Amino acid sequence: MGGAKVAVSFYDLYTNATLAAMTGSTPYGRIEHGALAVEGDRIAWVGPEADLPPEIDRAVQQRRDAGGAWITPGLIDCHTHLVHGGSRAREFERRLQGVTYEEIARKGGGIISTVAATREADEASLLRQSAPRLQSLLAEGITTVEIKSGYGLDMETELRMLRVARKLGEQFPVRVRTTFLGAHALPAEYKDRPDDYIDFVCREVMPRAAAEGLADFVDVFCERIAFSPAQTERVFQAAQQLGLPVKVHAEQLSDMNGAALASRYNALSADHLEHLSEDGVRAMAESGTTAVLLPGAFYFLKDDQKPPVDLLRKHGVPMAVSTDMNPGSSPAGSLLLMLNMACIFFSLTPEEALSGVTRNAARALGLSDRLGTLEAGKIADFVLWDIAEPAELAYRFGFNPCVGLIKNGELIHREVLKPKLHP
Ligand code: DI6
Ligand code: FE
Repeated sequence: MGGAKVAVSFYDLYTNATLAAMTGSTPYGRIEHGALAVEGDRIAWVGPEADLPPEIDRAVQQRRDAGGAWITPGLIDCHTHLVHGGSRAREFERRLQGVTYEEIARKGGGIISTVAATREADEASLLRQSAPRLQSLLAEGITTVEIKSGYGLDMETELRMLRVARKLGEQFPVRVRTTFLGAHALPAEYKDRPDDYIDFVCREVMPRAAAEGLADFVDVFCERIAFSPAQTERVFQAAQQLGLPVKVHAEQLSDMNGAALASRYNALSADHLEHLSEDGVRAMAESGTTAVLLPGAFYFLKDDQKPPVDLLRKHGVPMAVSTDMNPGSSPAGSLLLMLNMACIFFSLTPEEALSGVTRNAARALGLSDRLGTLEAGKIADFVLWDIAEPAELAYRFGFNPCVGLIKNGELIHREVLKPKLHP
């Protein structure tokens, strides 16, 4: 017998689509009459159907007519706190009566009340409570989501939150990246001893989360109601020693130079940034740190200070957009709605907003080499949309035109073969 083994490739070929590749020189990386070939879990080829190489055409095992749909990269929600116990609807009512978010936090409500509810919830209950929040994202074409801890603030509950986040990634067709946010708020046990708490976070909880493979990143809430720059820096140093990339919640309520500090630690992202100064923007530009804009929190806290989008553009800082899905400042279940809000509140263009949940969100998670654009070699995560042009994703709100979802090359929504299309 013998005979050399010939490697044979088989492709799934998606045709009859307009592609928003989110790369290249045209707006949205638009490709008319596009085709996309998938081999295994990777994109093998992207381009106008007329240019499809014959060797791919010959080896197609599955042809899928997208029926004229638009195809974008899978959406990425790069900043969420979606694993948590309970709700803060009562706090919402108090805020509507005029009590501020900061006042509530200072009186032991706010984040700390979610900590109580999260500590009470066992793993099964946390999973049950978190799953519908994740599902509402998945329905809109999210294929990658970041999930933070930070509502446990003790060893057991922080690890439980991260375990639940990992489990969600096993139970649902979504790639989960986890972030250890032990330095989110000061738990009551450490009242007036924030440095002792930071010791505990750095010496005990973070190393354990890292050792158990539960944390991909480390984040800190650097803010006057949370942790000082000096405390933030200690957390970054501990993260660096463990080889974990850092992120920061910075300049949300005040300017503490948190983004510049994080940039010195090569942070993947600095998030919120309403009070960011031009020096902070420059520091981010130098370190290649992505700005994650969270218009849901801006809206829900009725903030009037907008992030310095013009300066971010001027200095070439990439901007991502995310839900910040959390019970206190952004109980948002729709990333598409955030696109609209990013345009209306922060003056992003619809194209910038879409980049913010694809290409730049991938950057914020250190996944640019694999995700965020439609390019040969990248992971085959993409979404089919029943829209006439890509600006519609940001333009309409309260609609969900997702008609198909492909994750790791696998078709997730069956309706994909028969999308209902615009005339
Ligand atoms: N900033 C936020 O917007 C969330 N955490 C943070 O550091 C809010 C968390 C909450 O209020 O529960
Ligand atoms: Fe947040």
